[in-house]
Amino acid sequence: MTNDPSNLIVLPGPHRRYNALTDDWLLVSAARTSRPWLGRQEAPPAADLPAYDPSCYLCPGNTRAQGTVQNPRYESTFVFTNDFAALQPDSPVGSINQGLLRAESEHGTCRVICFSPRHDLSLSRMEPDQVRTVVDLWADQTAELGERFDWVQVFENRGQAMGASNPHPHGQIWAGDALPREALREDAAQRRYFEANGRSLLIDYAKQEIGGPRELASDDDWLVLVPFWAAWPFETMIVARRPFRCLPDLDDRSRDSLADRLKDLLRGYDGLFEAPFPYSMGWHQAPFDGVDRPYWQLHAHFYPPLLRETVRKFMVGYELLSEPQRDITAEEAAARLRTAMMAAKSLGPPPVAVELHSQNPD
Ligand code: H2U
Ligand code: ZN
Repeated sequence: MTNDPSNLIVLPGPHRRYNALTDDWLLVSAARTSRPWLGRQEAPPAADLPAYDPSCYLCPGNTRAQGTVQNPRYESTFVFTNDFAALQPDSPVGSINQGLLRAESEHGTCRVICFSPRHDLSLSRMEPDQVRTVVDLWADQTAELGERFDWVQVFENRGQAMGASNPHPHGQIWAGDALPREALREDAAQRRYFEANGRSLLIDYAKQEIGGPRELASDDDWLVLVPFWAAWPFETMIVARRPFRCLPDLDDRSRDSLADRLKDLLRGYDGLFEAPFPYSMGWHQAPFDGVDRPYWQLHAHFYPPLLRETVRKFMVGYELLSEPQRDITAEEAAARLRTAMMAAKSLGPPPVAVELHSQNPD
């Protein structure tokens, strides 16, 4: 299937594409980007952050928002239970089942994970071994929470445009008893495909996309691409090419190569508009409910909101009421991202930043 010329056939006019992973459709209407835009402009992100910010509730040694807890003077990564957690392990148990009215109590936990003590860094600007440390942390936290909860959602909101509350490089993990909507959709689609074909949907999908117009980067372990069914303008996925179901399954080599692929992608994102690129990203890994799921394949989604440097895409109107719609094709987005990734590589590593605690008073 590699380099299948059918990969290159792009329907020229408005068309709908099928999302095989969620069993959904979306509308693609290229050339609409030329329409005038008089709407909201996103503020450009603040430049030149300090390595340490005394008012940041995630920086080492600082006091958190509620004013009672102090962060340790951590030197690598740091994990804590979210002070405003949306899920609690010991909340009251109950359910409602009255005709069409149904509700169930939900238990879980929410953690915040700081990727670095440095306030001014981001995954895109960290050294590969530091990104590898974050990969290990994601895997270790998943293994621990997977012992207690059925669904473990590792994610990162980056940038004000995505609602991130703080530029300090951090992500979150929410773990709970229930399988949420996206988990159920992807589980059903992957299971159906496996039952019909005896193979993994996403491994087959990766084979079909390798060498094609939507590939951004690949190695023996990973494929980075703009999915055929991308809804957000510069939406991407990282798909494991070997049968890994969850982050703890990853071996040493695939963790190292993941750190490299992540860096390539994120530096390309930052290069696209020459500004820190906002996104929501997260890992989809097999549920930890003890059910054997040979069909499930580990992957990450990146959902960046921007269409242009200061113009974000809103999923409103037709998108909310009928189905998602995109203006630039996945192939065009991939071409632009590939160019940005190549340019970022040719620039070499970003400048090495200053000493960590230089401004952090004892
Ligand atoms: P976001 O930037 O993605 O919003 O994540 C920050 C999280 O950190 C957010 O969920 C938590 C918020 O509840 N938080 C704390 O747990 N303690 C604090 O002192 C401030 C923010
Ligand atoms: Zn900070």
